[in-house]
Amino acid sequence: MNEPRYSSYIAGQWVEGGGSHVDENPANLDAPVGHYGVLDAAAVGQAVDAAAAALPAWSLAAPQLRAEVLDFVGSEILARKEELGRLLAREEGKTLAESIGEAARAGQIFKFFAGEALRIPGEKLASTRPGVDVEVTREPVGVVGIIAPWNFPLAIPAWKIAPALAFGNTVVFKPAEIVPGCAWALAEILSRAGLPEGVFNMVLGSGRTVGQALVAHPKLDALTFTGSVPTGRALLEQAAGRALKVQMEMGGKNPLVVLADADLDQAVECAVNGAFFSTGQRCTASSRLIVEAAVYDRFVVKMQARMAQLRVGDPLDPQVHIGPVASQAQLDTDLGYIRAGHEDGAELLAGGGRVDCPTRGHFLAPTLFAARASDRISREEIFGPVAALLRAADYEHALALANDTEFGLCAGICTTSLRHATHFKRHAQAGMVMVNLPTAGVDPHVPFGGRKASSYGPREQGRYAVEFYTTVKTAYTSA
Ligand code: UN1
Repeated sequence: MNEPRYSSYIAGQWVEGGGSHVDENPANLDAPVGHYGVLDAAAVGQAVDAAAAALPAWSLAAPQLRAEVLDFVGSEILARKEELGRLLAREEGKTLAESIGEAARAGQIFKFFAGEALRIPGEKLASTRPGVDVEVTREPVGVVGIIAPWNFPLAIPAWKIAPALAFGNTVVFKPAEIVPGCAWALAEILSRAGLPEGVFNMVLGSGRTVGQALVAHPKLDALTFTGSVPTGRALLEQAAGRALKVQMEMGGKNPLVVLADADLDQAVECAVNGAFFSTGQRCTASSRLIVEAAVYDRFVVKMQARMAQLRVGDPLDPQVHIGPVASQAQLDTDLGYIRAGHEDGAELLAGGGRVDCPTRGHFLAPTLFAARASDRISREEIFGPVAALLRAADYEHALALANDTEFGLCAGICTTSLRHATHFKRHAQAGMVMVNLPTAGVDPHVPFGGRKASSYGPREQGRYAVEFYTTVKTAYTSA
């Protein structure tokens, strides 16, 4: 076995961890990406202790130093985006173009927060009392636990690690178990960036052991999580029990409304991108396509024609549009929902099964069902390339269907009507709204997050990240 073996990083040291777990390549199960060792609860405790010990000095470190560290990390990621993208494509399965784009996004996020480290905001006000000044300043929240998902194994860790460090926090980062290679690559760059030991730690292993030990540790001050609704809810209850500051990004069941006045070719591109690119494995995916009756039949014909052109296969092949599903467990979930679609009486319009490829991998055809709003595929997050198409009588009906979900991450509309676009932006019950754009694919410098069951706590990204990663102090001074 010549593949790399990925290890954890604690207090400035690489820690092997136990066992030799396979880091799978979902496009070729016979050619693994590498192996990795997992930590036990005691080692995770050491990581949190190291982060706590490093906190006093780092929280007072010169903002210029923090800026330089983050700028170094951003520059190196950008310079190596092809290589890192290749690793990401092999490990997670999104296409090489998507993977390189994600690596670049991760680099840009570090650059953005390098700047933010020098712009930590504060206010000075007059007091209600004469001769007294009031200052409102921001201080680091403390030791931040980061639990990240597998679907953006570079960008999501970047948008949590970078602001945590920019604002003077120390970090224990727990990546998703199936993407240890990307986590290791990030940690390796951070290990050479000039951080004092213990400021950044990375712990490999399962949620049950490593995630639990992290969340239960008394020295943890804050937890930022992106992942599934059940895991997020369980963590939220645990965090509430010990008054941990939390930021939770969970599921989505994002609607894309297509009105009769839309540019239909543009709408089909938005739908295909939003529903199927990145193999549908985005919490921002357009998994409910809600189409006005007057253009429904034409939309179906165009979607079927466009979907027939989509090539599923090896993510490193430039001709391929859709890579494999990331894991056997996710593939089982996706196939289960395809069965549920049939059981609930939805009509299969495209796809519906596995795709044969020369290598042994988790290949699934992009799948479209004509469904009812009550069907399971219309209500539950699938997290795969499976979308439900719903027919709406008119705009008001489409808006009602769009909001008829427990989730509220992103909502999209394709229309040429200023009146409908404006109304939708105001009335969509979602944290993000897209007009004539796919629901997925967000900018890194503006807030990211949702409402209802999708999110809990302050927004991520952009200048709004300061809210979660700092705590406010109000100081009164009399001369
Ligand atoms: C995007 O759509 O560009 O897990 C980002 C996710 C989201 C990120 C989506 N947190 O899919």
